[in-house]
Amino acid sequence: MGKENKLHIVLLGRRNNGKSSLINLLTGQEIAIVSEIAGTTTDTVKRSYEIPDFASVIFMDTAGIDDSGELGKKRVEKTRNAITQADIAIVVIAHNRFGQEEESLINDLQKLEIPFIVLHNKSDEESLLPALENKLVKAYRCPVIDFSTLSRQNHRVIEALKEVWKSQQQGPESLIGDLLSPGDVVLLITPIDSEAPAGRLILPQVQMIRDILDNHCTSIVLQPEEIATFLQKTGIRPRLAIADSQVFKKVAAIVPEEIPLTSFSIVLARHKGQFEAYLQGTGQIENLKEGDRILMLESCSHHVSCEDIGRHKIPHWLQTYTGKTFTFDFIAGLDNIARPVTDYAMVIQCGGCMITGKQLKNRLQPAIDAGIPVSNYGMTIAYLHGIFNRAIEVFKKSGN
Ligand SMILES: Nc1nc2c(ncn2[C@@H]2O[C@H](COP(=O)(O)OP(=O)(O)OP(=O)(O)O)[C@@H](O)[C@H]2O)c(=O)[nH]1
Ligand SMILES: [Mg+2]
Repeated sequence: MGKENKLHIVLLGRRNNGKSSLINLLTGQEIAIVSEIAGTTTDTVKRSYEIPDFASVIFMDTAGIDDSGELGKKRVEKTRNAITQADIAIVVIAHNRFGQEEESLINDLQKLEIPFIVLHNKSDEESLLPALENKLVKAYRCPVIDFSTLSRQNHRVIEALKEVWKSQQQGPESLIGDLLSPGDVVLLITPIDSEAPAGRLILPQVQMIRDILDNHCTSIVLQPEEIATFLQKTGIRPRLAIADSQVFKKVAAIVPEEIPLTSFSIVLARHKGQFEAYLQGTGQIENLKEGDRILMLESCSHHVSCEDIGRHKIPHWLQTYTGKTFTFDFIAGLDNIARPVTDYAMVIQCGGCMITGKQLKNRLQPAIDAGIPVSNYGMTIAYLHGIFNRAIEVFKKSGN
């Protein structure tokens, strides 16, 4: 949720569609200036309101997305900025006008994973055409309502807001909860070397610690060099050990066979929903041919250690392992993939720690649909180092 623990609801749409009128109606206060002149609202305006039986919200009224001229452009920028603060959006359209502006707006919302409803306003003047309604429902699977602020039927908007918010609220499932029982001990093995960021742990490590706490288990975080002494001195038999991919091979030799061992990236790969595809795709490394083109998808362009793994280590290891030479393309962040995906013999995705599961899924789906083998960094590394089977064993047992 956004700042101040209040639900931020942004209203978006072309000028004069009735955004400000709608906020006045929903809050029951005629505060926002409403007029028939396009471009009345020139800046993002926030208004606090308590929606009974729902939430404390902040409505964000914005300038129309179709504002023109130099000043207009600045306003549109502000509106786009407001989007980044929003938890929910209401896209206000009117007179059955739904064009490129709305499409690109919704594209932004989807990229940011902000749930939205489309409200066709001024139905008293022109009601929503079934063709457009069908098109919107089909394309976006969002609530679409035909509305008029003159009708004062607030509850229809509130219901739609509740609906999208509820569907968004199925919080993240536990990373490894299904593998643990309360009281279990989990070893988290993370090297502190020149590639570790100064003074902190990286996100997957922190997420894992939190997940272990949530499951009423104990995490012990140590470096590879300390594992042997730790196990020997304490006699503790961890339920599971999770190692950084980079030290997996080294760690696999130290952690006794009877302790299940996997890697952070494999846990995250499973959590982010393309695990089955990775399980099937990774072994296809065996079928790569000389000169094949391989796509490396990096989701966090700024993470130096991932960059080193994806840009240098994996390509090097892959070519050494197969004895073949490949062409590698690297795509950072959520940038577009320039070539048709069918040009690739394999797609290898990074851990995806900086993007959501949904984004990751969307990103890989075209390759999966085209029958191209997909894998991820951790699973590829495990495979190339001959420890793949061990790293996925614990998940097989759990039925995943
Ligand atoms: N007929 C009709 N008029 C409406 C309705 N809702 C708003 N209006 C009128 O449409 C005009 C524009 O309304 P605003 O609320 O200022 O629209 P806005 O989207 O905030 O416009 P900008 O601030 O210029 O972007 C005003 O004259 C409103 O009275 C409606 O449901 N039906
Ligand atoms: Mg306005």
